[in-house]
Amino acid sequence: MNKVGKGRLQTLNENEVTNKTAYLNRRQIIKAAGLSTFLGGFTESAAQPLKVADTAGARGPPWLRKLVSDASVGRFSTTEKLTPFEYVTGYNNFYEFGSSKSDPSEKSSGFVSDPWRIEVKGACEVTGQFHLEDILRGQEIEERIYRLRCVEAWSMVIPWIGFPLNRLLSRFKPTSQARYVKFETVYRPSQMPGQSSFFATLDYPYVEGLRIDEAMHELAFIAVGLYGEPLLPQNGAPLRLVVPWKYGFKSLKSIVKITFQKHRPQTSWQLANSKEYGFFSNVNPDVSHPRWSQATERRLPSGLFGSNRMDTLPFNGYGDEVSHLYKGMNLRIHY
Ligand SMILES: Nc1nc2c(c(=O)[nH]1)N[C@H]1C(S)=C(S)[C@@H](COP(=O)(O)O)O[C@H]1N2
Ligand SMILES: [Mo]
Repeated sequence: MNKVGKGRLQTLNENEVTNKTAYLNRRQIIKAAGLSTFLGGFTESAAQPLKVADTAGARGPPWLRKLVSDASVGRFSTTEKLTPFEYVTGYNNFYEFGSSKSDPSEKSSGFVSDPWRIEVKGACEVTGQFHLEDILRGQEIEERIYRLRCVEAWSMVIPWIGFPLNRLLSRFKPTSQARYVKFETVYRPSQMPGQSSFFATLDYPYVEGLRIDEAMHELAFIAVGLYGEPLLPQNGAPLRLVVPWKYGFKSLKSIVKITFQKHRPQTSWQLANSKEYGFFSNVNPDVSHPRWSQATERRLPSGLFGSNRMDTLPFNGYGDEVSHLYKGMNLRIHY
């Protein structure tokens, strides 16, 4: 299992950290970018042509670009090979823009993520509407290279940039009534064609939730960027959840509302099909989806030279860190 984070900072002393961190950061990004140019052309493109994302003007305000580019190398990063940028930004699930993998990158160029406000309410002492800038002010931004395992049995390795969710949530001072946190994605049909589609599979806004101890776990992350740049709309600009030990659909995008509450929220996918999608949705190779096995996954890019299939790990390989959260729970029932 990946003892994440180890090794990358081990050999550095205090004085070296700042420079070397920046260097390692850049090197990772440069390396990965080179790789993606090489791989982008001919792997999965045979079956699913991937367009390089058109990013002009879509990468957030200058203050956010600066914040993201100054990210330090965080703990908990895997050293596995990064998924090329083209895949991370061209093969997406974001049903608000449509249900095919290319819809989010192709149909989100008109999506406006600046300015951005988030409403915080419920069982907490600090409530109200907050500007993204105020939410990010003073946050120490770091890079976290995490595996992302989609419930559809494919996976990626993504260099996120952001900060632990607990640092955001604790600012609002949740009360003892706050046993769950509910998150909502923006509802904006004028810019999100999937929301008004007759064929929409989900009710919008997209809702997700975590138990408070899950939300406060150090691995639960808020991403504002990836590959050294602010998030593109298809990845959930300007900020999204990343919960690496759970199936990808828990990691909801473009957050506009956070509610602390006593009762477990009903999530979008549970409401759509509660037999197939549960509240916890921890990655679990032993519990099949009713329509397919979860024992293995296809690590993207996969294609002409093999499917790049690998075993799926319990909790997506983060079991050492998170399994204690579920002690005594039957994870077949609480899927
Ligand atoms: N609002 C919203 N968030 C969402 C989704 C969605 O359709 N709408 N799809 C989820 C799914 S199924 C996955 S696998 C991840 C994909 O994230 P990525 O496209 O940035 O890789 O986003 C998740 N977050
Ligand atoms: Mo997913």
